Amino acid sequence: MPRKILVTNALPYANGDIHLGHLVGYIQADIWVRFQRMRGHSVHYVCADDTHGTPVMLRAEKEGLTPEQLIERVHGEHLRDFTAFGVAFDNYHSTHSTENRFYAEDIYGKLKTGGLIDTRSIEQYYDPVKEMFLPDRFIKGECPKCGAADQYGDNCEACGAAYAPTELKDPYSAVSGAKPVLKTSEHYFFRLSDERAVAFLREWTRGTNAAGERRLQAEAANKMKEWLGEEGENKLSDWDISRDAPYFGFEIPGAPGKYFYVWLDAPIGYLASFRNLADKRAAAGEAIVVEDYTDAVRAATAGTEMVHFIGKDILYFHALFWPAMLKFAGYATPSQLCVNGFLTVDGAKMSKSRGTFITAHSYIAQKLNPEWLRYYFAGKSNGTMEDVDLNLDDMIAKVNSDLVGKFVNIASRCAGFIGKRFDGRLGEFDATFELDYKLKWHSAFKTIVLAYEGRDYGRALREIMHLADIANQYVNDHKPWELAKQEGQEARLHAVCSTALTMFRDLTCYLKPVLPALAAQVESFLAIPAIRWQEQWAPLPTGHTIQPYSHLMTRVERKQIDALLEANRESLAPAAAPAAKEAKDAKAASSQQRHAEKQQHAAQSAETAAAHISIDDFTKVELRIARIVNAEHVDGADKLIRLQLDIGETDEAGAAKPRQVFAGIKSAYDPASLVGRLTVMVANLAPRKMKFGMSEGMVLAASDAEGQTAGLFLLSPDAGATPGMRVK
Ligand code: B3M
Ligand code: ZN
Repeated sequence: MPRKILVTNALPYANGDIHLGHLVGYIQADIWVRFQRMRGHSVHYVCADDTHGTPVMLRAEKEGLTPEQLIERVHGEHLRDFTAFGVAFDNYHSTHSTENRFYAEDIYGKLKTGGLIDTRSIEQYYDPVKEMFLPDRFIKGECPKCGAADQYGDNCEACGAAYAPTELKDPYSAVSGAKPVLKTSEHYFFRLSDERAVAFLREWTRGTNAAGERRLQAEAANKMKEWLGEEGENKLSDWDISRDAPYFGFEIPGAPGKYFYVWLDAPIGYLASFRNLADKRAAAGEAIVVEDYTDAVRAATAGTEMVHFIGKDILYFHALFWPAMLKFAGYATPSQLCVNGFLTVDGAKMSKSRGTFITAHSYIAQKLNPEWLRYYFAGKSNGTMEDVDLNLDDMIAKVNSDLVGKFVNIASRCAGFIGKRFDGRLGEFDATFELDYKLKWHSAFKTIVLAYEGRDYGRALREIMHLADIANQYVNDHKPWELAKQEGQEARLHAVCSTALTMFRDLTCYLKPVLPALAAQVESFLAIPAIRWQEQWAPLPTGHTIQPYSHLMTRVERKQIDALLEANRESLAPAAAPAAKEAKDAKAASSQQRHAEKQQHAAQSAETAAAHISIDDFTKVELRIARIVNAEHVDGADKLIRLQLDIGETDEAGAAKPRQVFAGIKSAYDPASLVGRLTVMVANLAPRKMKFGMSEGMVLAASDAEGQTAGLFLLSPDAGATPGMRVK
């Protein structure tokens, strides 16, 4: 039965550029959507700009624009960036829309009828010059704990203390500079502490969805337990959902001068974008029944799903407020939250001075291939909330060795013969493939599917690259370049190249969710219709004509990355990021939660500073799995063994090209016993000329402090590792 899934990505705030940190979650979602579609499921994939709130209002004013003008411009920029990275939403809408107003009012109205809305007077800082209430982030002053100057109203960047803005010493408004005064006003609250809400959230956290999966990843479920407390306990507080004018947002019905807080209508934007999509499709004659996804009863009957991809900083909103709002307004609640971690670059927080605060647009403007990044991010995604590190050298190595060296290589080694010798027509499928390769080839299928399903794309790609190794091995074993020179081997040559291209087609299928543009190029090169998941079992038909091969992907060069960093160094985007940060922080859930996150960040950076070497230093050492393909005594050397190590490298013609390494392990190993086994080598050690020849690396072995009195022990990987894999 095809699944019916509504997939959303977090809505980027309409105040600031999309950067690579954002892209982690968008690429993860896009891959999942493409995968589900290739499997025959029905997916609607929507997003929108999150447009309301004080930061947008003030920024527009600063730029001499109306908020509407500002959000329109940003909408265009955001959509441009997502599109460039292949993140293909069905609809990219806005929270400042009629659909969103409708849903916000509807949900609010139903919560009110349900007795879940309260009003209360609260006292808050007010800017008497600007005549507005100030969000915490727009109040600055001296930290009450450590005395640091110019700290924000919620926590201190110097000592990490969290506090209320009223505790700041000598507070001033970051908007006008005026001294703020305390003023009372009436606010509206969503009664999250109501026992119905608490009971519902407990059950929702534990439950599974229509697809039989857990709604939350383990780490998110643990967070929820922490927030909800023990059974019988009630740790939730009511949520302040109103803001006073002036505010850019929707006025609350029946409450003049009061507006919905931006975070109330932000997630509702998912529904608004979906409704807007349905209206557009209806105009084109296609029916999407929105209520089958949004109405609690109908969604249960229709078995639809709603899956949200979000970053871990906004889990609080999506796991507490959002499901509770939906539930008590009679709407369908989320089936699944897919939460991703933060992005670090070369092991550290993105930094403007280092140029690692990389905007999506600069990446495209520098003409880097977006699929390089998609591939790398996918390889680093494992379906958990762990942070993702973009190691730039590693990205270069991965793309060059996996995509160019392994994947594209298969086609480039075989397609020429088909073109030149067989007029572009494919031959018979190689019968010997059945015997030697078929089992290995097809056994990976299930693992790949499960890995994609669970968003463990790293696992999926490891399997796929293992298959690419097999395909290259097949080509190496049958050596088309030699068959081409031999009399009477025409049919063999034809079969081998055609079979390799079928393998290439299968690999393309598996990679397609990650690399849609490359896959499209392959489809036109192979002259086949869009590849779907099921079709991978049948060989490309005999007699089918393919197109001439043209280059599919170029290698990444370090100098391109350096130029990218240069383009992003400080001077380039002075205003955008601090503004974006303010926007984000101004909207964080509660000061407690913010505090916890700050502490976590502080602990992380302390750790990095205290370490003896940085991760960058470590990753400079390129450790790889090597297969010892040959080992022999060296005449005239009493400690050395000459090793030939296969780390997946090939020569121009595609033949395996092992490295020669002299290892001082003769005292512990008989060369014959080493042949065939796997070990670990340092692959980027400068080659060294020795008396007996070049040594192109080093193998790793353990020994005691004295040297070798307790023996020498060569390292081995666990079963499953293959030559060429990076050890980290
Ligand atoms: N706009 C993210 C942020 O600004 C926020 C996400 C909304 S998702 C409904 O931090
Ligand atoms: Zn402080």
